[in-house]
Amino acid sequence: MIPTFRWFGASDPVPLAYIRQIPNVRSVVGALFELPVGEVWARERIAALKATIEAAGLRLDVIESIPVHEAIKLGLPERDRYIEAYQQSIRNLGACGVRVLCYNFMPVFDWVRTDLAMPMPDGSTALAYRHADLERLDFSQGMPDMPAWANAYSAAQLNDILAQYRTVDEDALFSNFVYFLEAVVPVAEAADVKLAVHPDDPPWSVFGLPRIVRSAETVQRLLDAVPSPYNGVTFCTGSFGAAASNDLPAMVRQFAGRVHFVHLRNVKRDGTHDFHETEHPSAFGDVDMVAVVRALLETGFAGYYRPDHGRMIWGETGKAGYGLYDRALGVMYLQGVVEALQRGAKA
Ligand code: DNO
Repeated sequence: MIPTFRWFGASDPVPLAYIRQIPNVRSVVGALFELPVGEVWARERIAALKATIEAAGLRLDVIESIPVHEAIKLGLPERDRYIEAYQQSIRNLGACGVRVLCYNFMPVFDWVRTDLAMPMPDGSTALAYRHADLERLDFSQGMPDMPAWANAYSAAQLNDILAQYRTVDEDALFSNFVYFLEAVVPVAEAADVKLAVHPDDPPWSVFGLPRIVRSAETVQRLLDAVPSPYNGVTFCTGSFGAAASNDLPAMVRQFAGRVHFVHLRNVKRDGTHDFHETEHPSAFGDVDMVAVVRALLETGFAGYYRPDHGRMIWGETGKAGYGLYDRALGVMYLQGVVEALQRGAKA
């Protein structure tokens, strides 16, 4: 298993030089955040990102993410134009040596939290989600400024897009997803770029929108619909783990061979639809990290993983969930788990 670390580009308060000092972390997860959704990722721009990362003594193996245009998710007539752009971006990633593309198929919103700095008893802060607080959000002035959300829509745009989703139920979203996969998976095969869909976070419907990457059944349905090894999943323990009904080690075993990227973080469920994020080790949350890593190793997973969201500790300020310190602690803990399990297997 190869440890990686997410980097948000030149504006990231965490410099590449610091990532380079984390033991064994040599691979950075990057993206071209400045490009508008739907635009082709030009080869020169990917190559420039790769050159910046390599100049710091690191590699660019994984992209997270190329956002999928809403027209594709909604199944609008103009989707083919955006799918062609996506295909070209995949070819360009492959030509630059990128091997995994993490993306998501969540309508309108990417991951959502209601509290970006929940005070913890030890003085740190963590990300939290309260379903009732989310449902109370007022969009009349447009989207609140939440770093979790990729698109900043005006109030009018948001109302328009939410209205368009009123006729898109889970089955319609699934068909639109399969239409997209049938077009992009053959391109990914030719380019040798593994596609890894990120689960819905949280793994249930928000604002009445359909969400279809949230459980063993929903993911299996997508994997079966386009049964190529290039149609895979990002196994995110924090996203799947927010729902008590998801048995994480069993899901890892079920998806064996189709897991191409892993996000490892811990969550503590505070109710059926409420949770907060915690330190990475098993003791702090509901995710049995050792059991998940064991399942990954036993199913032959040898790909990329990264520590996911960390708390804010030691006075650090910065991008919520993506500070340096707690993620660095997390990746060291995870490496310890991997090393111990691998040695145990050999003993
Ligand atoms: C949150 C991230 C997600 C992820 C996208 C992938 O911290 O894991 O925003 O990058 O859903 O497209």
